[in-house]
Formats: sequence, C-alpha cells, structure tokens
Amino acid sequence: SMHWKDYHDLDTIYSFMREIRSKFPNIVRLYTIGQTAEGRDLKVLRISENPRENKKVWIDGGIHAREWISPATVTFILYQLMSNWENQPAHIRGLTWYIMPVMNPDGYEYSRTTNRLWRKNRSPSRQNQCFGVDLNRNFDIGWNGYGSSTNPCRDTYRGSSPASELETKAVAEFLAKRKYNLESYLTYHSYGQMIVYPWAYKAVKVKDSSILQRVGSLAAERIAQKTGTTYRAAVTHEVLGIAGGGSDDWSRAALGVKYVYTIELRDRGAYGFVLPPRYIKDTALEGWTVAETVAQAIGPSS
Ligand code: 0X9
Ligand code: ZN
Repeated sequence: SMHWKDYHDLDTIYSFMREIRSKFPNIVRLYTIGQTAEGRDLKVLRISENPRENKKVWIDGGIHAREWISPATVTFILYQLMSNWENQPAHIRGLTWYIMPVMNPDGYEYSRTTNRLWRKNRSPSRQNQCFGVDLNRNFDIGWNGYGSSTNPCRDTYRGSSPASELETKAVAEFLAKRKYNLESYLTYHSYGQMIVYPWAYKAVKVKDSSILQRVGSLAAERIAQKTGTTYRAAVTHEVLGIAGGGSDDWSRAALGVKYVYTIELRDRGAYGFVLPPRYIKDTALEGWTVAETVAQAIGPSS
C-alpha cells in the first residue's frame, strides 16, 4: 500500500487511486480519460461534495517522465485531502478537486525500467527511429514558436501538430468540457524550487499577474516556514525563458483559468531529477502547501 518513503510504480499509484474511491464512494469518482500509445490508462480522480456548484481545481503530475517527485507529490496531496476530509476547512472541502498524478504513464514506466532520465512520452515518430513527444510543448498555445524542437530526437520535440499526442488530447478534451467554474490549474514538475505563472510562450505578463505573484509569494513564504526550503515565485518567461505549447499557458488561454501555476519542486540541481527518497515527504509537503494556499485564495463557493 501507499507511503512516501520511496517512489512507486504506476500500478501502485493506480491501486491507491482505486482505494481512495472505494473508501469514499459518495464523493470520489475515478475516470479513465483515455489511453496512451502503449495502451496504458490515463486516470483522473474527482473529489467533490457538490460537483454542480463548486469551484474547481485541477492538479496534475508526471508530465515529464523523469520528474518522479511530481507523481509522488500529487499522490501525497491526494492523501492529505482524503485522510482528513471531514475536518478540512471550507475552502478545501468546498472545492471540486480533479487529480491526475501521472499524465505520462508510458514515459514514467520507461524512466523507471529502462532510461532514468527519459522526459517525453513514448509515441513512435513517423519521420525516423526516435520516440517521444514533450507533452509540455504539445498543447495548442504558441505551439509553432520558441522553446521547442521540430526534431523528434530532441527532448523538447513538440510533436507533429498541436495536441498530436493521446495524453494531450485526453487532458485537453476532459478539461474543455469542465471549464465552467475551473479556477485553478496546478501542474507539478521538477526541479528548481519555483512557482511560476503565465505567460511562457510570450514575454508578456497576464493581466492579473499581481494577484498571481502575491499568491505565489505567499505559498513560498509558507513553505519557508514549514520546511525551511526557499521557493521563488515569478513569471515563467522571465525565469525559464520563452517556450510554447505548455499545459499551463493553454489552461489560461483556452479555458480562462485564473490561478495557473507550474510548480518546480526540489531541488536546485544537487541531485536534480534523481532526488533521493529521503526528500520525498518534505518536498511533497511543499507541493501541498501551494495547493492549500491557492485553495484559500479561491475561497469557498458562495
Ligand atoms: O520546460 C518545462 O516544460 C518546465 N520545466 S522542466 O524542467 N520541468 O521541464 C517548465 C514549464 C513552464 N511552463 C511552460 N514552459 N509553459
Ligand atoms: Zn517538467
């Protein structure tokens, strides 16, 4: 069963999701929103006491295969929510939570079994022998622009067209149908200890960037208090450079989501993507702190 002393394979994560659903059948739904090129399910949990009226938050992890701390953090967030659901404050219990711990299951398993530093999914290229599309360059926003590659052999390959990938398509369609009341899109990555918000595809700030900066900084302050780790809140293009096709920008541009953050978890490069298991708990707590802070900023549905 689930714990946060080590990283888990996809089966264990999916079993954990089924377990949560059977413990809370009245408020939890488990969706299979599609399949991958290698035939694995794409799974999303919904937690809600009032799906029709609640404001919604989407949380995903594992867009990039090698960033193992991300699925670990997203499953931890799920655990934090559900282990104490009855006692959660109104601003948490009053939301509808969509949680997808592993957006790129093929890549995740490939990283676990074959190539630890694999980043992309595992769809075969039609052009050559190379595999994989960077799902965070495949969304339909600034797709044809800077910061991605047209070469299927590169780590930041954008794919043959916007949303060419099954994972991108599944998530985009699922979210487009549920954009009403969708207040937040949170996507967990590593590494760098940053909380960044749009835009990434162009060197412009979103209109309400001062709110996004304030809530991001507040999350960073709370993290510092809890674990002593320093996170920086900033506009994406200023700290990571311009890159098109990201899920974060897409959620803002296509769906109008307000609180859009990409969270780059630990560390700052000492271990990089290969973060030792002893850091999972505290790093996951940092990820949870961001989600809590955003939930509080949204406030309960009226
Ligand atoms: O480059 C990325 O996709 C993310 N960094 S990572 O090292 N985890 O690969 C940052 C994503 C920021 N947002 C966009 N580029 N849209
Ligand atoms: Zn990433």
